[in-house]
Amino acid sequence: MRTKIRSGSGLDFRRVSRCRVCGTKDLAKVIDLKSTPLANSFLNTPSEKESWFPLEVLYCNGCALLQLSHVVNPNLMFKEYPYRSSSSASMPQHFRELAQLISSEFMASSKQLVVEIGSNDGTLLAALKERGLQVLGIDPAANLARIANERGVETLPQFFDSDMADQIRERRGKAGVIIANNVLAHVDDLHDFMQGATSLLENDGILSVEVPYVGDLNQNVEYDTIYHEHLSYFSVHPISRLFSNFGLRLESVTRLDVHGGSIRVTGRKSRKKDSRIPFMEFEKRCGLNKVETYESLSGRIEYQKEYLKHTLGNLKSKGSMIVGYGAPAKGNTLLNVCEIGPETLDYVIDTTPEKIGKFTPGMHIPIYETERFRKDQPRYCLMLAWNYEKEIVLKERDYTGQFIVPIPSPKVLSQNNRS
Ligand code: DWN
Ligand code: ZN
Repeated sequence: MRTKIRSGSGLDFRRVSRCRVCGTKDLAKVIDLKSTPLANSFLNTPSEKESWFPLEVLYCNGCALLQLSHVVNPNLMFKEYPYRSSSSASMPQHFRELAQLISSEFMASSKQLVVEIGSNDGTLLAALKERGLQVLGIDPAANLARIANERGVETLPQFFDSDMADQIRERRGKAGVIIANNVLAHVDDLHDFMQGATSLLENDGILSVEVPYVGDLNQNVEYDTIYHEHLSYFSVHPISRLFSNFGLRLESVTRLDVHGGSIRVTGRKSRKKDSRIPFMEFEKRCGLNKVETYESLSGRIEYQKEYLKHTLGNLKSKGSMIVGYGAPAKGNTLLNVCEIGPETLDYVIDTTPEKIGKFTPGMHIPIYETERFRKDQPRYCLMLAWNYEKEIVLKERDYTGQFIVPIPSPKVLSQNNRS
């Protein structure tokens, strides 16, 4: 029986003893990033003390799910949340395209309800609402739910679970489409989540989830995407197993460029069997269901970390000013596991109001507005938000210094690379 960390339980974390998809105890530790603070726990002052938690990754020999060994109490991470879906140009664009797909292909009728779990500031639902659809958002972050409600997107400030699904069903009826983007990886009790989602879904309804893809994590050594919010690192295999446990058959799997490489997986209850998904064979051929793959990833992570530290050390020893571009959650894993602090980065910049004026967790680097970077024109700029490389390079085409892109393999962009 899984110990569930309930709100008000006082528990800060629990250790994982069974796989959250298949239940086996046959879990092997494959990656150890030591301890880090919570990736989104930005500080108000540099002298504030934050809690650090072990950041270790286990591989499940039963279903190939990669997962963290420690589950931090979600109340510590998600009740106030500094990340906004609208903080880049690329994500709202991605959601506009998804809104088009939902309304043209997922919906049987425009009268159906669309529920989004983890709806953040309502970026996707606002695009759906503009198309005349009925929408309901759910997000535990009170600050984000407030922003979404203020823009006219009804949003319940709560964690989604099966009890909540029952209440929504009673009040609003079943949903024709349920969207869960960048939220499955954050959920500890996936069985309760799936129970809730499938009980809320109409019989012919569709569940669509987007998750960062473990194939990209492995191929591009995206170790910075490992942090306490991301409890699971999915391939298609464990998702299909989870879906089928709850009577959902796979309808499609699509690769996406967002967040360093993601997949969108859709499932329907009314399908008789899974549609043929070539991903399963691809994943086998790439070794995504072998423990050795992730043991080797661990070695490649060590190499990448050393390479980045060496590159920055070299530039700094010549007296160059270096700053960071973006204060994403993943940037804090990178800074903490590589121990890159204010001795290396003068500051980082970010566009998000919730982050500006704060300090990065662990390394305590100040966060300023983008204007500061444009005024200073630092010699080098470490692109912590490397997943928006194209967007940033285009936006900062007047920057006279050089970007350092840390993932997949640290590279210093020349002016030529950028034009
Ligand atoms: O699952 C999660 C993913 C999907 O999103 C979360 N747990 C939280 C979040 O992860 P992240 O914080 O690593 O996401 P992003 O989208 O890579 O964050 C980019 C950051 O960079 C934001 O704080 C905004 C900032 N930024 C900026 O300041 N100027 C971004 C761009 C493109 C810019 O031009
Ligand atoms: Zn498993």
